[in-house]
Amino acid sequence: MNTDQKTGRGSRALYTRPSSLVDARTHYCPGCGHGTLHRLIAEIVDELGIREQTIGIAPVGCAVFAYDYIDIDWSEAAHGRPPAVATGLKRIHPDKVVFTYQGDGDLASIGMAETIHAANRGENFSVIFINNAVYGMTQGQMAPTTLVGQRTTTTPRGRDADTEGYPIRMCELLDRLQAPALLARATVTSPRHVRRAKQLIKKAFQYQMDKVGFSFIEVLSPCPTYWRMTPAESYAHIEENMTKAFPLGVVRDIKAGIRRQE
Ligand SMILES: Cc1ncc(C[n+]2csc(CCOP(=O)(O)OP(=O)(O)O)c2C)c(N)n1
Ligand code: SF4
Repeated sequence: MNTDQKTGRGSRALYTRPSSLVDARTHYCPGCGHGTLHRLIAEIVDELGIREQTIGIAPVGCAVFAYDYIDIDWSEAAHGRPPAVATGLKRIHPDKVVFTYQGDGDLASIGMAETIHAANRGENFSVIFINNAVYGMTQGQMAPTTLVGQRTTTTPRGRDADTEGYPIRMCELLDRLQAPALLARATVTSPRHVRRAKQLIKKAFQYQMDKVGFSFIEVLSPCPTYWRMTPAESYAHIEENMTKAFPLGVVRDIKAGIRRQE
């Protein structure tokens, strides 16, 4: 119950800060998706009552300081190596809830091998993959997920598939492997999409606690700064363009019997 300072009347607050979300000013740009994702993770940690048993692996990328914002245990990993660190931590602490939090440069470029091999081994941890189609921290270079035609600092005339290849669809790529339990893609561009992203991340944590196996939740996330857009334009860009290259939805959920590729 909150008390109004002027009237002295009590009111039940419907929307409050999750207790696992640190009351800190973040370094993220206005409109960035990382802040929304941090809040969702903190809400899920509170709802599942797992604050004392959760370990996040922070990436190298804009979210390098995630450990300052979510009040759980954290480890930092070298660029692209969170799945290797998560593998070790989860194997020696099987009762902890371990997740990696990685951008597209970290996960799908330098860390591609770690990602594929952890998924292929069916490691029982969760990956939260923030796909914003650029390298944010290092000022907007092309990422493996950059759209064809998208201008970045290293593709100033737009990504050309003939010379730079096509955007890599990580969920679909991992769907070629036998072991993963849950592969899904969401976004954070509307309340409906935020709720869906939360459901999927919560399911990933729940599957891990139930020892179902490797989960991978990709979230299409705005980077207004290096897309050179306003936050509103970047949200529209995801819905109008990015979701065409990266379709939203569940690619695999072995408990629910969903396998897109069979
Ligand atoms: C071994 C190594 N190589 C390169 C870098 C430089 N570097 C830092 S962050 C980054 C890319 C970050 O992009 P992404 O993972 O997509 O995350 P974002 O910042 O967009 O959230 C790169 C290339 C580094 N820190 N270490
Ligand atoms: S550069 Fe992009 S990803 Fe990084 S904090 Fe700013 S908006 Fe977010």
